[in-house]
Amino acid sequence: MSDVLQKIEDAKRDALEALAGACDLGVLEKVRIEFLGTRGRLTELARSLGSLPPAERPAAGQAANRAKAEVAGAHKAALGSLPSKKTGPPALDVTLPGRAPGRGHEHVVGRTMDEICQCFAKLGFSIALGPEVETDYYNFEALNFPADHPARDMQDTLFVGDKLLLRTHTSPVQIRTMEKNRPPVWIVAPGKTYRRDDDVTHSPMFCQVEGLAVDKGITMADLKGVLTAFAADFFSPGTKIRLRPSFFPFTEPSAEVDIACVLCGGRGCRLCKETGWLELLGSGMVDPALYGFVGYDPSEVSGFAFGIGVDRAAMLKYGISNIRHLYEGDLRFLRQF
Ligand code: FA5
Repeated sequence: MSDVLQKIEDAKRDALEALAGACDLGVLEKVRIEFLGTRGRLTELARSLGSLPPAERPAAGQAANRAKAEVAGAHKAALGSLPSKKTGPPALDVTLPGRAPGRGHEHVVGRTMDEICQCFAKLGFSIALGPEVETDYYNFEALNFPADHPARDMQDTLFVGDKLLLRTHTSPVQIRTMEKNRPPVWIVAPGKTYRRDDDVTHSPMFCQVEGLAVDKGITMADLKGVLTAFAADFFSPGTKIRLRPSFFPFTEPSAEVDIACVLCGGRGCRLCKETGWLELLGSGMVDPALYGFVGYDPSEVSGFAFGIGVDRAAMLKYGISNIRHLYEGDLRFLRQF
């Protein structure tokens, strides 16, 4: 056999062996290119036949064409025998990087609640919790809301049974904590609260963080000092607060607490309606009448309490104009935090 015929035979044998061992599309394509591509072994051999003596060319040409046809046929057959999308599972490429599962993160309201609690933990407060389904006694009566008193209308209540309701604020935790502990008491109580409320700044379910400090010699200056430290830590250093006279049945005196507008710093803008201030929470000195419900001696101790709207705090901190964004579950919104 002439040298070139031998080379054609060798190339054909190598190609058929490689095709027999190929188990996926990628390998098959590599073999096709190696032997039948424009620079493939069989293609180059066929191209080189022009340099043979004329007498040898016809036999070599026929051998080259037969070899190419045989390899092309084997390649086609091997392609057909691969598992297709219709007939079997797709070939698994174990070398591809895996697909990582999507990672979630804490909801902005939960995170804000944690941040608020952290600020007070640094000041020595510990955490207390209470039930969301509450009795009339803890939600109203022991907080000095007499039955049929108009102050109960301040909070539109959702009742779930006779004298059983969804707590309208976290203040019942004040009573539950004082019942179980002797003074001194320094606690914050985070949690969900419910009211018949629904507009751009009010939601039927919202969150509060209650604060209560009962100890010897506590004054309104302590309340102001603690809340000033909180505003500086939670919003930014130097954030000013102001106390405005208000009314709650369970505190005397009572105060609404505003912070200097986070947008204009107090100069006046659309967010603060040109007042320079934004309302954040309710607070006051614990009304001594409450001590009668929990067995504390009002001549021994005094205290302050406050209730922060967590949703309101998050809206002020992040410039959110509509409270509903917090609860619609729209990932485009939530992923910003
Ligand atoms: C109270 O709930 C009092 N328990 C707070 C308190 C505690 C006063 C201890 C004194 C001592 P008020 O109803 O103002 O107060 O609510 C407190 C805060 O909760 C408000 O400033 C507001 O930020 C938030 N809030 C009230 N209602 C809603 C609502 N429907 N949606 C979202 N936030 C609300």
